[in-house]
Amino acid sequence: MKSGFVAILGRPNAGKSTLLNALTGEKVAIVSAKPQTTRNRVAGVVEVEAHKGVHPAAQIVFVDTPGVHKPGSHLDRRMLQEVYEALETRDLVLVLMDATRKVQLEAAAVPVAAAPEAGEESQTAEAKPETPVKNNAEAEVASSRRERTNWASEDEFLFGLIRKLDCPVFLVLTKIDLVGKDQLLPLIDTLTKQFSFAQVIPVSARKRDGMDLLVRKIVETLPKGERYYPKDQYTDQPQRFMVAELIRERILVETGEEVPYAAAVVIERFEEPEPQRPRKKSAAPAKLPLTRISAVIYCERDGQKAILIGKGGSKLKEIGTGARRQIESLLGTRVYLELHVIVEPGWRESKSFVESLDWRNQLEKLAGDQVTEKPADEEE
Ligand SMILES: Nc1nc2c(ncn2[C@@H]2O[C@H](COP(=O)(O)OP(=O)(O)OP(=O)(O)O)[C@@H](O)[C@H]2O)c(=O)[nH]1
Ligand SMILES: [Mg+2]
Repeated sequence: MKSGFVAILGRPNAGKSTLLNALTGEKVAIVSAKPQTTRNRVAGVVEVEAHKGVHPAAQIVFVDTPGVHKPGSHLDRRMLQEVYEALETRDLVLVLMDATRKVQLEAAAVPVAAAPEAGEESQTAEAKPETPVKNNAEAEVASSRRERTNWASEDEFLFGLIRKLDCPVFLVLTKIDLVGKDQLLPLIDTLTKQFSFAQVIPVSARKRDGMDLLVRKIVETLPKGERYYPKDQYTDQPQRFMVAELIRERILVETGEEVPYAAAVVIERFEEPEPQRPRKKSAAPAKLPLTRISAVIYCERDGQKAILIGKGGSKLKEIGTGARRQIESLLGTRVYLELHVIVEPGWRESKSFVESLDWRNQLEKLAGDQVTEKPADEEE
């Protein structure tokens, strides 16, 4: 058997999360047409059957990461930190390039931040040269927009990251359903001159084209090893946090301007249904059980709150209805979903708030709360 961690790296909007979902066949990560959708790294686990004479059985743990972009806020720095953390544990890296976009690798217009030296990953996101942090939320949004258009430096930055790696790196060109060969070949030529990729694989994650070849090449490259996750587990995220992401996905779809970037979702209550009692055969079919969920949508300003709520609550209702459908299909139950909007000024600049959004930290806190909630006589 083979197994290993495969980090998926790329710039925002490259199609990383779409690829993860196509490979796992599940909705592991949310997807949107807006850049910087993914904020935390998430794993999607794929079981591959043995192919006689080709490769043995394997478990591939794909790790989707936030898009690499020049950080402007604390949230951005945290997102970059997530990339470094994904790179700490990896056997192979996929660099995902959107085949429709022009890469600019020469003469970056702004200074390129240095990639981390081995062993200093944990401090690099903080220490990197970057635009000064601004307290004014509007100025910050404007500056991050400017930075997003400065693609040249981000391409350089990405290549800087992979040049430091000591594992095989595949170049995966995606969205090839949107380009012709005449566009693809010069792009491959440019990129392979920059770095010696172990494989170059064009795919279309949307059409699930090229998935088999990609998986086969990955399995060939992975080391021998046992499973990291149980056979039937397809992600490392608990359902509670996938639910929060599904709500955030609706916000990304339903709102524009800076609202999606200033929105964060935290699940406050997640009450799973009571186990159902066995029913007589003659009884009418039971309704699906009900999960009760209450979530807070944080934003940074009153104006954003007004947009999220909409006239007479219409926008929040749309977000809620859309999210509820997706959550019901994830959980396989009916769902009662309550949403509240709270203004938390400048949260993207607050280290403690940004840290508290990370689902790994929330999980630790929930486990801690359960211990302290235990009645005293149960403690021994
Ligand atoms: N036509 C086409 N569109 C794609 C393909 N893969 C992704 N997309 C679209 O590209 C956009 C971005 O996709 P995501 O998967 O969210 O990209 P990402 O790299 O995860 O983005 P961030 O999380 O923001 O870093 C979405 O609108 C996808 O539907 C593809 O193979 N073909
Ligand atoms: Mg993503």
